[in-house]
Order: sequence, then C-alpha cells, then structure tokens
Amino acid sequence: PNLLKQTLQNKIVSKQKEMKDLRQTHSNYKIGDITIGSLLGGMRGNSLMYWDGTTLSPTEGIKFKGLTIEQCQDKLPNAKDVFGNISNNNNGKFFLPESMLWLLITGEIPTREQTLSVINLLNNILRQQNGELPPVTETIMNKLPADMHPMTQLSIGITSLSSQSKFSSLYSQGKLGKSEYWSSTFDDSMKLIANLPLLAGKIYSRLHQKKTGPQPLGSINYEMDWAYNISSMLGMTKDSQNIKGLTPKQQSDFVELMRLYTGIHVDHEGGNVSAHSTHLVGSTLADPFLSYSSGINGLAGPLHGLAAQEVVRFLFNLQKKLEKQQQKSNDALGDTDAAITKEIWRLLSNQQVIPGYGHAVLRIFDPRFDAMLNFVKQRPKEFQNDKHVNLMQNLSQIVPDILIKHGKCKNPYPNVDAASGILFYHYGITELMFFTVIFGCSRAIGPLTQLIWDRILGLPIERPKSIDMTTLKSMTK
Ligand code: FCX
Repeated sequence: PNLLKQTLQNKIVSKQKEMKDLRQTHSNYKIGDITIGSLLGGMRGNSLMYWDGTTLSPTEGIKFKGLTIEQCQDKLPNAKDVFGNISNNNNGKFFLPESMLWLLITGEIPTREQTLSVINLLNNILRQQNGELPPVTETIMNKLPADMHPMTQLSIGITSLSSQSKFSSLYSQGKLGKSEYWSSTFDDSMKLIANLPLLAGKIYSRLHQKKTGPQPLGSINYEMDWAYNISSMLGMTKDSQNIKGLTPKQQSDFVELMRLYTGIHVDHEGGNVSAHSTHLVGSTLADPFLSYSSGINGLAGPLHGLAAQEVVRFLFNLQKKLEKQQQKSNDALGDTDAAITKEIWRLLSNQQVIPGYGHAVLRIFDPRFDAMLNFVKQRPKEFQNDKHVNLMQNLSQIVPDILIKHGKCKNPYPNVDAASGILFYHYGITELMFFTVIFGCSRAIGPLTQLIWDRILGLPIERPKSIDMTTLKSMTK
C-alpha cells in the first residue's frame, strides 16, 4: 500500500473546500499594490503566487509548514529514528528528506513508519527498474559529450524521463478527468525523485569515466534512504567504489552532510526561480518531468543555484592570492583580514558580485548557512586543517560589514551557497560544476509537492499581464 498517497487522498476534499470557499467569498480582497518599481524590479515584494509548503520571512528565514530548520531537526524522523544505531559514531541526527517529503505533502509530521514507507516507496520504484535508469534515458545520457555542464546533463536527463510520464500518457489518450490529474502527477513526481540518485550518479560517473570506466560508481541499497543512495551513486559509501578513499567515519559523515543538505534545500517558498519555473511550466499541464527540468534550467543560473560553484572558485582564487601575498611580505597570518578586506573592495569596485552573499528576500544570516556551519563546528578535528573551510568561516565575519559600507545590496549576509560547495569539496567532490546537481536533487521535493497540490486544487494556467513603455509612461502622466 502507498501510505503517502492514501494519506494525501484523505486530505483532498477538505482542502479543495477551503480553496473553493476562499475563491467564492474573498476573491476581491486586496493583498497588495503593484508599483512601477516592483514591475521593473523583478516583482520583488509582490505576493503573486499560491505556495503552501514553505514560507520565507525576511527576518526568520525558511519555515516548512510553519517549522524552522531547528524545529524540523527536532521533530522530523532522522536516520537514527528510522534505522536505529547504524554506525558507532554520532551521525544519523539530521532529519531525512523523506520525512520532509511527507511533511510537505500531508502537512503532518510523519512517524518512523510513515518515513520508512516513503523510503520504501522510492526504493520500490527503483527495484522495478532493476536499480537502473530507464533505457531511453540511459542511452541519451551516454551520448552526451562528457564535458557538457552537469546541470545541462541533468536537465536533459530529467526531460528524457518524460517518456515515462503516466500523466502525459493518460492525458493524451483522453482518459483523464480534471479530478484525476493529481494521482498520476503524484506517481510521476515520485518516479522523478526516485530516479535522481541514478541521474546524479550517472552524471558524476561520466566525469570520472577516464579513471573508472563506464560502469556506475555505486549501486542502490534498497534498505537505505535516498540521501544515502545519492552518496553511494557518487562513489562515496561502502556500497560503492569509494573512489575518494574516504575512511568509514568520513563516508558516514559524507552521508550525514548529504542528508542535511538535501533536507534543507528542498524549498524556499514559491517565488525563487527554480520553484517558480516549475510551477509556471507545470501550469500548462506539462508533466512533472518537463516542469521540473525547467526548474533545473533556472537553478543553473549563477545568481541562483550555480552560486555554490562560483563560491568555491572564489574561495580558491582568494586563498591563492592571500598565500602569494604572505610569501611576498614574509608575513604570518597577521594581515590576512586586511588582505581579504582589500580584495573584497577590489571586486566590488570592479562591479562584481561576492558569490554566496545577499538574498532577494532574506535580511539575516541564512539559517541554512548556519546549519551547514554547525556541521563544521560539530567536527572540529575533521575540518581544522582545511584552509578553504576556514576561509569560508572567516569571510562570513568580514564580508557583511564591507557590504553594509558598500551600501548597495539589501542583504549583506551569507546565504546557504556560501558554505555548501566547499564542504562537498572537503570530502572529495572536487568537480565544482557538479555541486548544483546535488542542489537539483534536493529542490525537486518542494516544487513537485506543490505541483501535486496545484493539480488537486485545479490552479489555472499562469498568465500575468505585461505592460509596454508607452502604457507605463501614459499611466504616470
Ligand atoms: N555582491 C555585490 N553586490 C551585490 C550582492 C553581492 N553579493 N548582492 C547584491 N548586490 C547588488 C546587486 O547586484 C544590485 O546591484 P545593482 O543595483 O547595481 O543592480 C544591488 O546590490 C541590490 O541588489 P539586492 O536587491 O540586494 O539583491 P537582488 O534581490 O537583486 O539579488 C541575489 C539577490 C542573491 C541575486 C544577489 O544578492 C546576488 O547576486 N548574490 C550573489 C550570488 C548568490 O550568492 N546567489 C545565491 C542566492 C541564493 F541563495 C540562491 O538562490 O541559491
């Protein structure tokens, strides 16, 4: 039995009624004003779309069904709750993305059994595929140039899965009534999420093909969770080739990092580009694969998900510069802060953005950044000699003051991308272009959950009105 789908089904009637009442009774209620400034400014500050899973407060950060990240860590089942003591170290403490998936779809905190049922749901989809990508997707992925950007490969891979879409197939056969859209959208969405470890693994293995040959770097362990299996398919667990030569403790830590990262990146309310594009394209009744590949294309922009890659490049260049300067001046660490400050000002005066800093909505240190930083602080021995991780921490103390003085950006604090890539790098994911693929695995969960609810609630095709310059000018006369 599909516990998640059944639980969702039980919620449909009351939620549809809520929506119908709101539409009938309050459709004319005004919730904001649109100014020329917001129209030309990327619609900042305009509440224009319905999104139920998460909310984003400028001063509190992300909330998942009303729960902060800390509350989620406290309340949602983690690997220890689900599997018992899986390792003799302290890991297994971060909530599993599967328990977040349950929370976002049903609005309820899952029990251990409910979380396990999501793990099994995803693993059973892969079992039916023999732990391999569908043949069409496998063939297409193998034909892509190995040096094509991993995000382009991910987008193509997800798009190609559209040939598996139950929704599209039933729709084109004229077999679907509106009230049935949600069911096959649910099945397609779960299929997409289940396939992401395989797709990420495929893309990563192609980066390593010269050394490791065309075979997968790992295999799916049907007893384990989704984040574990992403790690395996990247070659980082005992179910894999362990291509980076990690110790058992490091393997376990890497899986823990993957659970943390893929748990907190699932969603960031609806207006961010990856979520909004999924929603927009989905509103045409494009299937979940076509809809989410649009989200992936948006995530691949340097101002959005690609920032994680840019941050690591930036940290490496900065570290090199600092070391050169120290060699020249024969200086110890004394003047590092001054040198960092100088370099940040140089970049700003060259009109460059400081990657990993700023946010369109947040006006605080991103709590997701804090969560990643805590991961480091909980493992002082592991990270003490990593100069790039140290530099990342150092920057987070120095850059905000500079950005405040610079006076341009509305949020001078680090966002999650300031920390994430360099932690993956630490464990051996040294291919910078790959980081955003991991983001892309996680981000599927929020927007696809919403897409299922869009179908349940019968949200219409999105069609905002555009305005030309002549009209704008005539309005202001
Ligand atoms: N460094 C330098 N200048 C910055 C800046 C930064 N980190 N962040 C914003 N600014 C500048 C903007 O470029 C803009 O300049 P302009 O007036 O000349 O166009 C001005 O400050 C006002 O921008 P602001 O309103 O604060 O920010 P936006 O909402 O326009 O943009 C992003 C938000 C996130 C795109 C912006 O802060 C940025 O480019 N940051 C660096 C890239 C980054 O880290 N992106 C990841 C964000 C996020 F976590 C994610 O989506 O993954």
